[in-house]
Amino acid sequence: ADAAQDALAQEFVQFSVDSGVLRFGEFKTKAGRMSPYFFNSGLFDDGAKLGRLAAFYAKRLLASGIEFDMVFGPAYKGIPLGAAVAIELARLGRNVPFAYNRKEAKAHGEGGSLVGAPLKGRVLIVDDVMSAGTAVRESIAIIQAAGATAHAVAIALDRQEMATENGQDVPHSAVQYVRDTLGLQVCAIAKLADLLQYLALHGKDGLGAHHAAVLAYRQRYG
Ligand code: OMP
Repeated sequence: ADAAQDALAQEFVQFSVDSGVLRFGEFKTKAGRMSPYFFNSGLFDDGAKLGRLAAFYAKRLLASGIEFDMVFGPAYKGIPLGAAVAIELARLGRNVPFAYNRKEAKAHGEGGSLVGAPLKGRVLIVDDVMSAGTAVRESIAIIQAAGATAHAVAIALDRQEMATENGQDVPHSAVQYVRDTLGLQVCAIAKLADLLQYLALHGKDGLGAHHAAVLAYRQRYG
């Protein structure tokens, strides 16, 4: 499947490079891995870019056939993403409830860390990146604690990396773990394989120089 070119994914990688969201160099990931690339969704930083990003998510989601009853955007970065996707889905005729959480511990009251529609039914988590799968597990815990079902996760980029458990690398991918063990459906606009393909296709533009480093990273952590 990796060999066939995914046009939407290629278009998305180009958009991410053009927006400065996808950068090459040396970065440390949350799981403590030294990565030759980083995807900073916070740099989709104007209305047009957020709108275009939301259109990519919605297109992938609707094509995936994944069913869901509402959208949840996890704090912080998932909040604008979830909101933008909910707006785009409504624009496409698929209006669903939207909720997000606060990160700060609530000082008083009950359910104070959740904002928006009540969490119920099959919840779609909208987040930016999956690496080792820690962020998505936190979202699942929040949804389950509210008595709803974490049903699916939509991400912009699947880094196709090994999951971690208690800080240790484990021999299955984070997405595999989320799908097979946690039972959620996963939908990504693009994945590391698409990024590698993009770098191979853009060798002449200077970006091809990063191909070897990204490939080595995939061999180490993929
Ligand atoms: P996991 O929780 O390990 O799946 O990593 C996902 C989170 O890492 C994202 O929600 C981001 O906070 C952050 N991240 C990025 O935003 N972009 C990347 O390219 C890599 C990471 C990361 O630290 O792994």
